Amino acid sequence: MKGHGVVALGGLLAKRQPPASDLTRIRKRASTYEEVINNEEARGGYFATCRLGTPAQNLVLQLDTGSSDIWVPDSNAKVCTASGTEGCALGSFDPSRSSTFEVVGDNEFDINYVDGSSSKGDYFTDLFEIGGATIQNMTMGLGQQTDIAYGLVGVGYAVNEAIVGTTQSLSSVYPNLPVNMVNENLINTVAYSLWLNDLDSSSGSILFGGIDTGKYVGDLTRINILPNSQKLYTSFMVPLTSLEATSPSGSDTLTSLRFPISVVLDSGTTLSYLPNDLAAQVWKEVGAIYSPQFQLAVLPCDMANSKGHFSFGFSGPDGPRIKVFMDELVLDLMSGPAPVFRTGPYKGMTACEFGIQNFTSGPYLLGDTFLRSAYVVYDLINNQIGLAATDFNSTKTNIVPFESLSAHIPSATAAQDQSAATNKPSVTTPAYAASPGNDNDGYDTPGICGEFVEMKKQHGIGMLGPGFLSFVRMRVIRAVATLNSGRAAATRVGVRHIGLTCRVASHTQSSTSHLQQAKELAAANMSVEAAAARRTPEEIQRIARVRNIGIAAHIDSGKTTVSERVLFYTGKSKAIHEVRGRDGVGAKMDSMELERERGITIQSAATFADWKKVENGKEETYHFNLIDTPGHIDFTIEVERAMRVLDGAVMVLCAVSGVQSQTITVDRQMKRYNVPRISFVNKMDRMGANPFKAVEMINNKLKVPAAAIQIPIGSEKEFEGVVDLIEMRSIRNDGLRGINVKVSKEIPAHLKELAAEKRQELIEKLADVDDEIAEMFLDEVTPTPAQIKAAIRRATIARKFTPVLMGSALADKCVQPMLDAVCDYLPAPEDVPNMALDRSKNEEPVALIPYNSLPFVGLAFKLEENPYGQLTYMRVYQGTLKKGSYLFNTRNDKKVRIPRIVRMHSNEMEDAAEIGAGEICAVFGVECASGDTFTDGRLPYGMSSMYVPDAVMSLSIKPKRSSDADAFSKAMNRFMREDPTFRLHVDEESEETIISGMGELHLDIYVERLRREYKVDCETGKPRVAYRETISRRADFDFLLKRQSGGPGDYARVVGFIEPNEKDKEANYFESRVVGGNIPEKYLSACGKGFEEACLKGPLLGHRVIGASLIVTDGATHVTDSSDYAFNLATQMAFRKTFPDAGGVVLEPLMKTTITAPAEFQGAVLMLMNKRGNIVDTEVGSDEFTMIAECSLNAMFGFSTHLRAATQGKGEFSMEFSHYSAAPPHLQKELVANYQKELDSKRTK
Ligand SMILES: Nc1nc2c(ncn2[C@@H]2O[C@H](COP(=O)(O)OP(=O)(O)OP(=O)(O)O)[C@@H](O)[C@H]2O)c(=O)[nH]1
Ligand SMILES: [Mg+2]
Repeated sequence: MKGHGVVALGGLLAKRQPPASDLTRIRKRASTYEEVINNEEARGGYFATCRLGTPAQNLVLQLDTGSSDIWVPDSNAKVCTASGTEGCALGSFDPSRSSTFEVVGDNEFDINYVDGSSSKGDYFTDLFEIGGATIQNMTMGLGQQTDIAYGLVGVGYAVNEAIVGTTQSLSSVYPNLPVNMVNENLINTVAYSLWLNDLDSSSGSILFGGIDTGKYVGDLTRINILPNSQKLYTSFMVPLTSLEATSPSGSDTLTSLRFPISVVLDSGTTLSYLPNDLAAQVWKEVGAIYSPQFQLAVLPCDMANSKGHFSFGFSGPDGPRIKVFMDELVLDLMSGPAPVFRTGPYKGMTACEFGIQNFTSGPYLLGDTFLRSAYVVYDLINNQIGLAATDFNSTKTNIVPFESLSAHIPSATAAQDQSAATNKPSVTTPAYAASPGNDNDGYDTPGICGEFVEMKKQHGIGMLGPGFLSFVRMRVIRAVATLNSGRAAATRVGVRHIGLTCRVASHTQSSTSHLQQAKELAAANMSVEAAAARRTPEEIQRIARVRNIGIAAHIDSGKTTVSERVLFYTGKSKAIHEVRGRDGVGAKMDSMELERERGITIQSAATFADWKKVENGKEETYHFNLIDTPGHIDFTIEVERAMRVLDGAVMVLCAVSGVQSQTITVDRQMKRYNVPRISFVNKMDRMGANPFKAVEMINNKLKVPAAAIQIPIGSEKEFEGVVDLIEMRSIRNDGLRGINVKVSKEIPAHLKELAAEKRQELIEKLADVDDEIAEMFLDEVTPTPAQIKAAIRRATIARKFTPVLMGSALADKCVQPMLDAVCDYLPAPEDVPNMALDRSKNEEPVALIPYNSLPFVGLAFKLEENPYGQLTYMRVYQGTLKKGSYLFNTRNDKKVRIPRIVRMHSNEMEDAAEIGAGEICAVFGVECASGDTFTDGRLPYGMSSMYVPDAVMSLSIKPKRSSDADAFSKAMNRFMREDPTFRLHVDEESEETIISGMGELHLDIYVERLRREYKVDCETGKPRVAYRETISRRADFDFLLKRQSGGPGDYARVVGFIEPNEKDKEANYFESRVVGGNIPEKYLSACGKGFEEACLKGPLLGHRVIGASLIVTDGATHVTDSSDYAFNLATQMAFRKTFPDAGGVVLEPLMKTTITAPAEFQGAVLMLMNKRGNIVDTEVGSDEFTMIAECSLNAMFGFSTHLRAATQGKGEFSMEFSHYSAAPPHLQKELVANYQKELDSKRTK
């Protein structure tokens, strides 16, 4: 990513102070460095000679615009030393001979290519020289174990660069070569020119830091590089907006449905790849035919002599145009003699490969067959490309350096009105006027279909040479590469076709072997019994005293205030700071500036602490891992993932309000993940506090059997402490911040009766849920305190009961008994079942046992970026996590090293060398997604992920200053990685960036964080509702797609119907009932995909379609023209066409809205709500009332202002998504009309 480079660079530039005597030299420097690059026909790709180390060692390395780091094979690597092979003929690096060599990342260099090749070893720094430029301390990878015999120099955008863990720099990404050249004052900016000479000379040049006006003809035009869908600059992608074919007989404007086409300029790819429809026209112009054997378009080799050319236009009508003549587009098919056409009109002629091939889907590539005709300047700071026609093999030279960092490309003019680049031109079939002129020897251009069939039938091309397999392999790899956002893999095969290098997840092929290995090990000796026998008394003791707990509750009930006490009483913090306290410090667990300002928790915070508890007269130490979660519904994902990994929870309630709307939400989340809980009624000091009302509400509203195990001594302001109903004793706090707990056998006389009554209630409630107590109850035996405690523990862990405690965190009262209750009643990790899914047994559930000596299984449940890099929170379910060990990510089977383990204390951390089974920690330097399972490679286990709610609200966003684009995309990327409920997409039609999330506050917080943490001010649009679309009745379709536009056509017929999916109104369903193979299996899956794709953008509003079924019952194929593409498209078109007949409906989200306000405002609030939705429930308390209503989200925009006005600012409300429901017809009509208007205006623009 460019952002990284710029950050690192800014810092370094600012720090650098050249000695005064150097200043003149620096001012006079050439500022450019040129290196001649060669196209190695045998290997493919462009190669540059570089020098490494002191004294310098020469190595020839592949130049790659698709990556950004340098790595070299180690002379001791097996590939270089193995006898009987070519070894590392292009050179290898011997670190022992370099006096400046230094290892900076032990074992951390690890690259895997999609074709299965890889390179691993240390990161090191050393002197590096290219084109006469010397970089003193270049960070590079040393391929100690590699199967690739030559290294690489990346000069592209830094994407997924490996992390040098020990540096702990802000970005953890080291500067790449061009950035380093700037840092070392060698060149002025992060940019270079790269031009290739013509096909025969197989060479070219890279000129760092400048342009050579002698190497091109005409104007050098600047156009903008396109960012990817996440607004990141990752490749040299530009909009191709026109293509013309010209020959002596005339010229044609070729058209494509896909214009403007995003194409990646890629010097690492030999051929160029265009969309099917456009490629077919190009082929027709030159008479190229598609060979199924080679899976390539081929043509007679003598077409190289044709006078025709293609003209590629970029960035709209005023953008640059590059002519590519036929001699650059005809390439040898294979090394050795060329194959010969056996049949058809080209019979007897030699066959060559055509330089323009087809691709079914993007990203499309313009490789060397295009680039040889273009002089290209790559400007990675301004994200621009300079384009001009190359002056092939010119001997003139006139080098002009870039003037300064971020100066524009010298001598280049910006293309006019690049916004025109997004216009869609009309699509017509060309007249092929240029085609006869390309017909070199007077033979007819063959009908492509006819030739295709004939060749297939008769194996038209003879002589399948040794190159054949390589081609097949290349096609496969290319197909994979398209899945990897355009970064095709280096093929490393013996032909000159080579793609971009790609650091994809990892070896897919290795997953089976890991599975196999894991199975064997599991069978061998990893039985739970064996591991149990290996447990030491210390381990048994440790695990029994671990409590992983979360604090969850309705907003503002005092979770963070309680957590603050926990930290203080456990000795973890030395002082208590209140949420919004007068000291202005803010609570430890609310570490974000925004949290402190607003007094709400936004992100959950984790900490660990030891609690010393007296048991049987002895002090026992319990180890707590505690997560304080936010209460606001917009941050509900934080509660969700805490509940996913914690063993128990403390549910906090407000003594005045009891169960509130979010209490119900967290109750649902606790139930979803089977989390046992104790309840703590907080705010006992408040007026109107009534803990028994809370107990009743837990029983009745949450349907969780509950009983108080304490009663309050004094109330409201006079609240002093509690009576412990189990031991029948009183507990009060004493000393500074209630640090001492005073226990007395003395129960205040006026409370004796109430205590006895409530104790009886407790026993009765327990009798309902616990057999042992039930029996005693029937036998009229009073259980002992120990028996009561044991029963509470059993019932709580079995989730049949919750004991209710009470206190006031703010007043420092009765928090310690709650901590004792956590130890007494919440489970240790081994008391609750934790399951994984065995991938070797069809995902059968298996129990994870928290024993240290079992194979490791852990779950990454939360990611966070902090100044030291990516922090991954991990729950260790089984086995031990050790620093420096290697783990496998089950999702992609990627092996990762764990360079650093920490225990989190809110935003601080403590290093740990090892974490035992059952605990929670965080690790650095691990690239993964939230919810990934890690194992040590010995068990084939994965774990189910967590529930991620859908976004309901979105808004458009744009940085105010265009110079902030980098920081903006960096921030967005981070937010999305950290928070799965926050999403971003670019609207295809409006080209706006849209963020979506859980509500106004959620989105607001991110906009604010952009401003504060990234200094990016943004303009945002009005919040919009995330509508959905669905259908209301069955409608049949019989759809035929038949297109013939030159080249293989498109043919697909699909017959079937769509209807509402009654089984699941929020999911779509696809089924095939095709009999007799009328549509073959492989096309059916394309139909399924087509349906899926069509559902992403509904026909009415462009919002997602839900609750629809599509059933295919019949269809037809065509021998040559049917394809996945055709069936995918036909299904999409059929669905869209049939949608209105099936009664398409717009759905809007209905929100459960809870309003609480002083009783006097009930009338006013009622009036407000009547206008907005249905009132479901109203509850009137002594001085306030709570109203629950179901409202459409649409009606709720700006509600907070209205509520404030109606209640003198005293009313509060919260909103939570409930379900989707059909929008009223007038709204639907208006929305559809607006959408159509928007579309029309785009079309006519
Ligand atoms: N009277 C009284 N106020 C309390 C008590 N505990 C917390 N508060 C106040 O309630 C407000 C909210 O407290 P927090 O601890 O931030 O509540 P929270 O549950 O963490 O809130 P979110 O994380 O935003 O959901 C603060 O103003 C606290 O001072 C208590 O025991 N008594
Ligand atoms: Mg909080």
